[in-house]
Amino acid sequence: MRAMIHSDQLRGHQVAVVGAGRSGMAAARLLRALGAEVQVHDVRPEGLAEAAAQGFSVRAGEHRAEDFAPCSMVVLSPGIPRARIAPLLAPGTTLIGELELGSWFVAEPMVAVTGSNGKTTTTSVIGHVLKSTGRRVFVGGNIGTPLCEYVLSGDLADVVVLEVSSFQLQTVNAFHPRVGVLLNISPNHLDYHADMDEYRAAKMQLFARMTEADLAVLPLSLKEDVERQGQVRARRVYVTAVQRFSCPGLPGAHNQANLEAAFHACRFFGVDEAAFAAAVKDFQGLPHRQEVVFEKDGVRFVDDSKATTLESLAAALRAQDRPVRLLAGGVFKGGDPAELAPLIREHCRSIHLFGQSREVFAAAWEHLGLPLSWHPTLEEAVAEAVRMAVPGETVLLSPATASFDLFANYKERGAVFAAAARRAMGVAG
Ligand code: UMA
Ligand code: ADP
Repeated sequence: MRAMIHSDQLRGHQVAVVGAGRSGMAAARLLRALGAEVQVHDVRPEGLAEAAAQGFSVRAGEHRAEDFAPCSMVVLSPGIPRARIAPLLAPGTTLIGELELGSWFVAEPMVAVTGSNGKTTTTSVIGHVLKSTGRRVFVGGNIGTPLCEYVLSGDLADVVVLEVSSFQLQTVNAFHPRVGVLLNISPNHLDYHADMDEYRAAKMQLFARMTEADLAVLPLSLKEDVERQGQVRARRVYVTAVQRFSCPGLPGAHNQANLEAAFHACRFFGVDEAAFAAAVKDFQGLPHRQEVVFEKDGVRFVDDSKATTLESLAAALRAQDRPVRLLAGGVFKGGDPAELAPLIREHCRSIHLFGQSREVFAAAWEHLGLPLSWHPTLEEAVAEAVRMAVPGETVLLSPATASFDLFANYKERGAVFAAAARRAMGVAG
């Protein structure tokens, strides 16, 4: 256990953890280690089985003010909007998220990466380079392992590298990374945030407590705004896509921008350009991000299931060197698909929509003069794309949506795509 954690720190305090997912359970365990009386709340009774098995007191059903009345602190899971819970709390109740709680016990330097697109890729590159140049590194946050789990593990890294989401940044008040990376901001999660202003404000929380001794890495496109507003006190470096590092596993201009951002984060810890270039050259791209699944009879199949925004679909189209049969559709998170019309016209031969949001995409793209079909399932959309594809083309799954209409998550969506493509092409799985 870390020296900073004592079992009497929160003794006598009642604390509610809202949401019994991965992040809520990690927070609950840390709070218990700090001596708090912890109650875990979840709207879904079945979501509480693990919490009950771990000996926590649990509360199922809709969140109600009276359940929070005895609490001095409430720890909110990232998937639950702050605005849903804040009005239920008595004045003076502390409302934080799991990231904030964990950060109170981390003295080692933190790098935090946020943005609408490219967080996981950039976080992974930073972790990979720092590790392969000899540092002990913890990589976690929104990417998978919650910060509270790291704190509880007792491990001590030289650098803590975190992917952080706009959800998590809505519930911080002391979180202070030494390096903050904001990759880009485009419409995303507008099904969760009230509007773009709230989304942008959450992202800018990353820099709120950073000082001149810290480093902020930002996109060049935001330079004018950031400098005019004067909100970021940290030393600032602005990045854009340049051809500086070779990394075949990360193709496309968007990845050049990700690599630039990763380089500046690593340089803060003493990694020079040559060392970064050597470490990054063999980095393998991540699954479900423009991943070539297979090619048969001249038709290539690319799984970009993690493309959950319009901007990530645009990045995928720009990166294609062959005509595309596009598969898109699912739970739309905001933005204007009509803005992609020129890119669709330039790269696509046909569009095959599936699942939800047919009305959003069809309305924006049906006038482009391309064959456009809609299918209830991804499997049927794949079959139609395969029927139309000719040698030299790419069938691209880059849905520009969240996957929850038809799938548990983007990984399942990618796996269903690959299986359907193999079936349609007679390739053994
Ligand atoms: N719940 C309630 N009340 C509500 C709504 C939900 O009790 O009003 C309950 C649900 O029934 C469920 C629990 O809350 O049992 C789910 O909590 P959660 O959605 O916050 O999910 P966790 O399992 O704790 O996972 C979270 C992140 N999830 C979200 O941000 C939605 C994970 O990111 C992250 O990996 C994990 O913490 C560890 O840090 C996922 C994600 O999709 C991968 N992130 C978004 C993205 O990348 O775009 C931001
Ligand atoms: P995130 O964690 O922010 O969702 P990922 O690295 O998982 O980001 O990539 C998600 C999707 O966004 C993939 O389709 C990927 O090809 C695309 N992408 C990655 N980096 C960028 C970027 N800088 N700009 C636009 N799209 C990007």
